[in-house]
Amino acid sequence: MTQPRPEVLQKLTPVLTKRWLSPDAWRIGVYERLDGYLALRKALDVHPDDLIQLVKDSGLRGRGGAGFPTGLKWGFIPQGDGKPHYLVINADEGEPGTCKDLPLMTYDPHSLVEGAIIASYAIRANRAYIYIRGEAVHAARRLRNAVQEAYAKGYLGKNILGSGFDLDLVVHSGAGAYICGEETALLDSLEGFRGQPRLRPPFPAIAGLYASPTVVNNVGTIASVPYIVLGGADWWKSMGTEKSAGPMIYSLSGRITNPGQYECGLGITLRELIELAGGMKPGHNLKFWTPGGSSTPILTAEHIDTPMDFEGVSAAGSILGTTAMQIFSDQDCPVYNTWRWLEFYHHESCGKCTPCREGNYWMVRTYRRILAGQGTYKDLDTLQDTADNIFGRSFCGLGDGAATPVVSTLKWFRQDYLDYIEGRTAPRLSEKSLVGA
Ligand code: L3W
Ligand code: SF4
Repeated sequence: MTQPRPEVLQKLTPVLTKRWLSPDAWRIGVYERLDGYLALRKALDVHPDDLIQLVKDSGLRGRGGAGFPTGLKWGFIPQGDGKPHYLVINADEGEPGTCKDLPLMTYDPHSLVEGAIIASYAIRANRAYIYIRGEAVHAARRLRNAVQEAYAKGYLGKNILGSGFDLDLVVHSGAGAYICGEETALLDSLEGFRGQPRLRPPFPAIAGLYASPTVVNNVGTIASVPYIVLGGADWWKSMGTEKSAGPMIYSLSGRITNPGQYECGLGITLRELIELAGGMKPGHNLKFWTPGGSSTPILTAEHIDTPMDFEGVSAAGSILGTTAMQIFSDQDCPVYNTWRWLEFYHHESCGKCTPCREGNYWMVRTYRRILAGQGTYKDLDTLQDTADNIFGRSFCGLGDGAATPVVSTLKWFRQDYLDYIEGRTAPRLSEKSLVGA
């Protein structure tokens, strides 16, 4: 393992991750001893509009993939409309490779609860929900325990800390459908319906949960709020870049020595992150990687110095997404990996719209054929054509996400496809895998 150089080590900025290694930080007593709930006390003395302005000034952008400005979203909630307002936290972390919210909720659940109370106060919501994916049983248990502890201490419920503000917070476990991470499908699921995306507009900020104004934010977004309240907008902006402010939790997996979460200011490069992670595994050379989960266009070794912020990744032709960086080496096959992702999207497609439902079905069949050594040159055109017809024509982002690795591996690694078709690469799938395909 190579040791990171001191100047690279200094790029670690533990903010949201700072309590993860403190024993029992998930218990309220320990959390309070580590500055927990100080931000809430401070926030309740501030006018809600000033809190929204503070979040705007901090430049905080959504940590769920799209990077939408958080303060702006909060500001969309109509005031004085006589309707209830809701805060819904998207904890349905399911994007392949993404693993930043689950450890946060497991090791530091109170930071999310505290952020939820402050955000609800700012948008004048008296009811908030955390929608957590069904498989995350341990994290959900920790969250439910944290919510109970917060009620017992007067941080939740009626007249919080004597402020006159009331809030109920409910932890709801989904049933394990990836599509329920799409914000409107999540709302349908929370209302008790089958989780399928809704047409936008209207956006949830105008007509969300039970057709009322609703802020839907990712776990990392809401957990950032207490730190901004305590540290101030300028301190938050001192990390990251001008347009991508603050620290970010990067999840690194794959062919690196120490996979895990590394929290650094936005704008750090993949080269530096790999160094922090102890380098590539011995005998492996970087070949391709995802900047933000499998829905984001893959990048190659030549993009190793891309600044990992919203603008930098976009300039390289991809999307920062959830900063789920899956690192693949010269011993990995881009065709095989794209097929694995496609099987996932095919399985998770909700079936509402034809391009995604049918297109994924056909693409999976084509990949299986290529990987079984029965592909043709025409299959490559069919894949490109099918992906082009899914992209931009699907009802929600899942369709685009599925088409993305197909288009980007065809662009960067066409030769790897040809190697299967022309017999230079041995088949990875048996003919049996074509039955029923
Ligand atoms: C009011 C307007 N609100 C936009 C809100 C909107 C949403 C947010 C961003 O997808 C991304 C996607 C995946 N009035 C508004 C407005 N909003 N205009 O702003 O909206 P949008 O449509 O840009 O993105 P989205 O549909 O929320 C999210 C990418 O994330 N992704 C990963 C997802 C996986 C996870 C996970 O596992 N945790 O999140 C990966 O790349 O491709 O680009 O709230 O309502 N005029
Ligand atoms: Fe459902 Fe896929 Fe259409 Fe999204 S793109 S609505 S997941 S079928």
